[in-house]
Amino acid sequence: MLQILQPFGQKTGPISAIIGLGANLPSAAGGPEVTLHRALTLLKSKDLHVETVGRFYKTPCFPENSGPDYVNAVAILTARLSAADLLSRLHEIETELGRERVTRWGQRTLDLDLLAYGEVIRPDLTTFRHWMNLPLGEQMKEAPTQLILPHPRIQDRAFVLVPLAEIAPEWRHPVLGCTATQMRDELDPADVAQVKPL
Ligand code: PH2
Ligand code: MG
Ligand code: MG
Repeated sequence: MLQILQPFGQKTGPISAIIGLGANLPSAAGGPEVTLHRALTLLKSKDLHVETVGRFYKTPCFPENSGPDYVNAVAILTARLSAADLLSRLHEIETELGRERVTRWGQRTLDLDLLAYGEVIRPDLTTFRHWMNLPLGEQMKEAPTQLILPHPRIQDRAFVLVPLAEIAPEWRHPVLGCTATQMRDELDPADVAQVKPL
């Protein structure tokens, strides 16, 4: 059984985490598809197992017409790392593959997002809800400076939910209580149709 709670920050058993991978510019490793494969290889370590990798998808850049199409994928990990350490690991790999963290929603050689870490809600439910409910116009201007879990945009994005529903259809959002499949089916079918396997 995977342990979900980490009372008092003590060392606990492994946690199941979900990450989203995306790229829409070539990196030092190669094109987006090659970069994503390289990132998955770099992730593997003693304390981080890559359990499941979904298919890679070609997805239109969000917001519309803001850049080249992305390659997106989702992976399920088993982590013997805290959420903060896992996030640092993701940032290290982004840096290694050439990502400069400058513009929000800009084009990128690699984006690794921590979508969920067990059923953890961080930093607290009220703050999570603030970010989840932030109107799109505000999302463009305001970005959280702390780690928010689960990722506050999971329920909005076809490029996350289509790959996620494929590998973890029954995964339940810890706040919304809906499964990945249910969330995908709530999206505009036109957006879902544009997320196509590579
Ligand atoms: N990531 C973004 C901004 N826009 N669009 C697509 N299709 N896929 C992404 O992963 C993506 C995006 C910022 O993280
Ligand atoms: Mg992202
Ligand atoms: Mg990111």
